[in-house]
Amino acid sequence: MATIRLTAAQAMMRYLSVQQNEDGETYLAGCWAIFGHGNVAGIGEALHGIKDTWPTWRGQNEQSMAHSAIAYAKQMRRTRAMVVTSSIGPGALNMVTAAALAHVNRLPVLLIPGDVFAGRGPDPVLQQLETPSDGSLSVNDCFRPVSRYFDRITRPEQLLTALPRAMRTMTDPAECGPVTLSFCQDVQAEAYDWPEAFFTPKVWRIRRPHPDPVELESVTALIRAAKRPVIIAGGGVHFAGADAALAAFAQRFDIPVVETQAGKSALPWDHPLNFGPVGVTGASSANTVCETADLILGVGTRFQDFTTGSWALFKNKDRRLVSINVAAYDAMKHGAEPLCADALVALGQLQAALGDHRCPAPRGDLKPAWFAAVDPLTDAPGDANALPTDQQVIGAVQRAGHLETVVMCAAGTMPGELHKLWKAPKPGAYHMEYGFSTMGYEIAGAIGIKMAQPDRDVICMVGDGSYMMMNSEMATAAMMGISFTTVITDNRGYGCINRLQMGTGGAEFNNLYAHANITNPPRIDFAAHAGAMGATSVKVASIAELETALARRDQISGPYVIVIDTDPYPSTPHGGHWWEVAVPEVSARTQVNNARQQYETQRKDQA
Ligand SMILES: Cc1ncc(C[n+]2csc(CCOP(=O)(O)OP(=O)(O)O)c2C)c(N)n1
Ligand SMILES: [Mg+2]
Repeated sequence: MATIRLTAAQAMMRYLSVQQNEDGETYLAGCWAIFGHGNVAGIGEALHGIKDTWPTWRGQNEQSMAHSAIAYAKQMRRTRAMVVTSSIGPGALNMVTAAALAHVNRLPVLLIPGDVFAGRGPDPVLQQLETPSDGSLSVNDCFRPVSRYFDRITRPEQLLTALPRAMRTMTDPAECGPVTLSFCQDVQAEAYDWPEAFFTPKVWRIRRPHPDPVELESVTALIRAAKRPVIIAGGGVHFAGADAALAAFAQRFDIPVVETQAGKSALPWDHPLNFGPVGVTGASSANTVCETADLILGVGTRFQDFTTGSWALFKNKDRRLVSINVAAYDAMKHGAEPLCADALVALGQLQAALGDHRCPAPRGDLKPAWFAAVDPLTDAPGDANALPTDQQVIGAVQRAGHLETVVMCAAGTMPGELHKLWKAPKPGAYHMEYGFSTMGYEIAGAIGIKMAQPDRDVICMVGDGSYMMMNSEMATAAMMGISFTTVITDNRGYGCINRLQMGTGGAEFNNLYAHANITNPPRIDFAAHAGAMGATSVKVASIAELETALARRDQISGPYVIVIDTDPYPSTPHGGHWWEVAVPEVSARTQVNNARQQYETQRKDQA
């Protein structure tokens, strides 16, 4: 057997750099890295050795680098992913939140934190946690619950099994998620005689599991019997590339489609059967259909509480639940009749099995009524002096957008408002991280989206709170010449949580700066801040100025930041649904007692 002598780190990076997807592209597009002890000498040297064929990028924070990597994989519909490596200790732990983000959203990312010496000679090393009761632990064990595959590399030859397992996990549609290979620093530098064949490029095809015939028959019968079915389109529709198949299926049988945050844009907003966003941040058109539905057909959805209205949305007592999902875990949820399969394959086979069946036509009045209610909220304001609302900001961005615009966001007021109001013209035009809703995903995420689709017009919507939490990759975007537009809505605090606090009977407290324990009101100059990192930036005073600023974005290269002050109080009053947030059972506040009473009443709708 021909062998080649390489360090474990060199072997790892060489292997990773030649794995391919079905289109013949490298499955892993490159590696984000921040070096320290634990990866600079081993992994650093290995990455340098292949830098001309496989790129290494340097960010500012391990968590946000991972956000870029994850957003990239999401926008690529999981057909490609990225690697992120860190030093040991704090650098490693900075990636734990991002690992959970990827886990919740079922997105592939390969995290390679450095780890302590396997040989333990110099222990305790700088940044090493010492656990008196367990010699096998390091801080990297925190990755175990947030990884779909975790391994600790304590001998070079373990890579021969660990790396294919890592690839298998990321490219398996049901198992897909973050992989952590915790790489002991002494092992990274150790040499081994590797079989040359290990480095032969390998194609990882994402398989499309077919449904079990019995499950297919049961679900076909349920659809045939249904008088008022509804399809809930989740993120799995995008991952399976099943958007066109879903549109065809819905049209053929006349079934209304509603969309989750991850599923939004599966059908164009103006498709006659797209009844809009579902659930807590849903449209009245979608939620009315769901309330009365006798068959709920989830396609690629996890049935998160924002989708199901904490399981109080589906009010028809005789309703049946079907879950078409590639992961049995999701297909079996909440007593659903499972159809465990790839969404594209399942929809095709169901369509064939249903023949010329046709469901009773859905109500035609619901969509026009929804848009008649909400469209005025996004119009440019008549009173130019009033503080703009977030809804008016969305309107301005929407008017500036086009077919290639991707609006993206993760936390704050905007996810709910965009879910309700944004009109996505085609699949992939809406990129929302609302599985983990991680503040600080936004700017780094926009970088990942732009790296995935350089020709698209990426618009990042971020609140002042999220921007303050994590913004430093703006400097990376400037240095890498990555062009996207960020709209910062500055409402001087955590507007959405302030409203949630009021909604649960709480006093306004510690969310807006106006109610925080501070002496001086905030005077954060976001435009100057972004400008200092190398972005082109502007503060606008009105929706009209926002429109003018947005119109210039094509002419600007590198990141472009537009800041606008908005009113923290208004949210779209139409649509929506109750969301279970536990209200205190005992309180000195009447408002809390009243909210508790309402809470108990609403819980009775859960089924
Ligand atoms: C990392 C993280 N911490 C806390 C939260 C809880 N949280 C969700 S939104 C939010 C406030 C967001 O404020 P901002 O970005 O200014 O948006 P606004 O609601 O004011 O528009 C908080 C604290 C979160 N989602 N993520
Ligand atoms: Mg805010």
